[in-house]
Amino acid sequence: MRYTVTAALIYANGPIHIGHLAGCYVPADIYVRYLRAKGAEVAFVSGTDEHGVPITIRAKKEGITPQEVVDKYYTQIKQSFVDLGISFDVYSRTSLPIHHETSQEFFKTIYDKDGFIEEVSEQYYDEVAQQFLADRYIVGTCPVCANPNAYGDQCERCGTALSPMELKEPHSTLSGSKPVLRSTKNWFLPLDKMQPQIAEYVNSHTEWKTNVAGQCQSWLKDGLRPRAMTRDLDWGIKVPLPDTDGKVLYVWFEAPIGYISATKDWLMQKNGNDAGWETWWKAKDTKLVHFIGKDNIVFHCIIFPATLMAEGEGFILPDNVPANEFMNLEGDKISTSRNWAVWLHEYLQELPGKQDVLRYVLTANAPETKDSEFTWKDFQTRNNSELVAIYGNFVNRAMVLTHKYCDGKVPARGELTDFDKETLTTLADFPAKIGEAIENYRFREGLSFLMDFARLGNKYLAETQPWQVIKTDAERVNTIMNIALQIAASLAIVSEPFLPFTAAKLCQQLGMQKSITNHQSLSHQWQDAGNADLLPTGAAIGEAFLLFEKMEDAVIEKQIQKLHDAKKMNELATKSVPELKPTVQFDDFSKLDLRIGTILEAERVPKSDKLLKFLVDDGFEKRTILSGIAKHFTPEEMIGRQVTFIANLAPRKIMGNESNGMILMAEDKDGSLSLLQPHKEVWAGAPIS
Ligand code: B3M
Ligand code: ZN
Repeated sequence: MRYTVTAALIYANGPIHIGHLAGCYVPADIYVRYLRAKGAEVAFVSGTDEHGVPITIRAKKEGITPQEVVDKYYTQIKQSFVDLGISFDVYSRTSLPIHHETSQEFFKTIYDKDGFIEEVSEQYYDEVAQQFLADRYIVGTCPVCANPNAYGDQCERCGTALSPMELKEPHSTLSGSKPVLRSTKNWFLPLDKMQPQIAEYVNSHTEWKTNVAGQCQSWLKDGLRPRAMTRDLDWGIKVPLPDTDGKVLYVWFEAPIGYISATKDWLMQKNGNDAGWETWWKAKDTKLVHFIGKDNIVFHCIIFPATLMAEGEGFILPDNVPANEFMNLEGDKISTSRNWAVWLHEYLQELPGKQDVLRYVLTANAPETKDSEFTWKDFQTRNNSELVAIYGNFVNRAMVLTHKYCDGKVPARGELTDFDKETLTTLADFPAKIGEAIENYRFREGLSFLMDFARLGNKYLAETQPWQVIKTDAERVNTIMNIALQIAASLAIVSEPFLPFTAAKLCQQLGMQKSITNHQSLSHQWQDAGNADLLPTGAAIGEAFLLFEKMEDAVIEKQIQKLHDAKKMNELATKSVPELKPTVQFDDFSKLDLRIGTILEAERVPKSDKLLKFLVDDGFEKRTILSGIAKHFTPEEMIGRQVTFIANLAPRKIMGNESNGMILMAEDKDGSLSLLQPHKEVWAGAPIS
């Protein structure tokens, strides 16, 4: 069997976070690594989506050009995927000429077949910014869930795909102004007319996940409507027709075609030309699988298949679209704009060598059927009580005991007990169980079987107790260690899709010839797992070293603190200065007597944690002023300072003390206070006017 496996072409407008990984990239990589280990022919393609409004919005925000945005994030994203061991065959980008050509050809083919409806329609236009407002250039209230910040293409809260016309109270994200309607020509894919074909295709896939099938059915039930495949924008792929200046292909028309261009790019890099790309896209025995997050379901299950049908040149259609739901973070929705995320590039830098821990935790909590949750505490627990205590512990015991009792070589098996036989049967059954889960996109289940497999090893050693038996029966210990090592060897093979770095280390420790991280040269195939003679008798094993390390509280607390800091920064960023008070007349202002005074003495007011009591030289005498600033300043740091105060405020009694005036402060965004001091020392009592 041949597989074309794709992972979403993420917008190159920001770094990758754990939500993207859990939703799409980690499961895709597990699936592909498994297929390769089974000996299947696979093309694993992905890349960045470099067009569309999200890119231009980001450019505006960062004050750089759209090209600079995509260059910056393409490089960063690509590298962080490599570092996490996501084993793409190609990581391409939609700005490549090959993609511009491929998607323009697609458009032309459909156009030449009269596959589009050409229509002049009214679209929202921003008169201030002088531009049409497609997709995310326009926001308004979602007609479905009343989210006030729904985009013109989609509501991120409820997932509904929208068009700008459906938004209530629309406004431009460019200028904030209320848009007007202007007519313009666009090309529409007649999804309404194509509905029977599309329904037949969708309905033929009864095996699709419930969350995926559910979204498709709800679209079909509502009735498909024609959808514009062009936009009036300047950033994107030019519409390949005469007199279409200022018009580009709709990003959701061309981005999925990017999977095809990426395949060509891969072949070109490998062979110098793209010959044979059709095998991956047109051969009937190729299975096309798209890994995506739930917000991309309709585009992959309805709009892209419709595009492929309209093109009509024998493309295969997606066989499965195992989309995941969303992963939340510490009780809140992950959000790039609110900086509420664990960023992959930062994780890799701050927790070096811990790629597999992240892969493990994201898979164990994968949002396969419903939204799930990542917390740093859970991350720590899963590392310490699962990876270290179960997996790492078993392997370490097997290694250390073999060095201790068997001279570091795989000992021969002697006569088997019933328990040995039972263990070997379970060993033989595990790989198929894990494989079946992966083939059915149940990666969480596959991973839990993998851990059960490691538990089998632990249980075997705990029950056979070689450290006791060695006192009386060295032969028996040989049998025990042989079986323990065979379990470890199979564990290495079936771990590879999930934990490739660990699998490579385990292979190295067990002396299993080639490393298996390099997916091009697998030394073992999935079929080898479960075999009780994987490690030949007499073969030397390598040095024992720990596969996982205990994660200390301090490491976790630092990460939690970082999130809280981000949240705080966010709140501050959205805070605005208070409204201005109503105008006062000059006469009213001049009634206030503002002066500079010098603080002579300062002390806390007993029983109050807020108040400081000052003795202030006002040029005439020493007056007492109370001020509620004890949380911001110590008495010591106030002594000798010059401050601004209101000199003619009527005396007030505060906690038994009379205060004669008021010291003025500026309140900063974060609530901290700042003294108003003259920029050079002045005489005490200096009037302010
Ligand atoms: N760029 C949406 C996203 O980044 C979109 C995916 C395209 S897949 C062909 O989430
Ligand atoms: Zn909504």
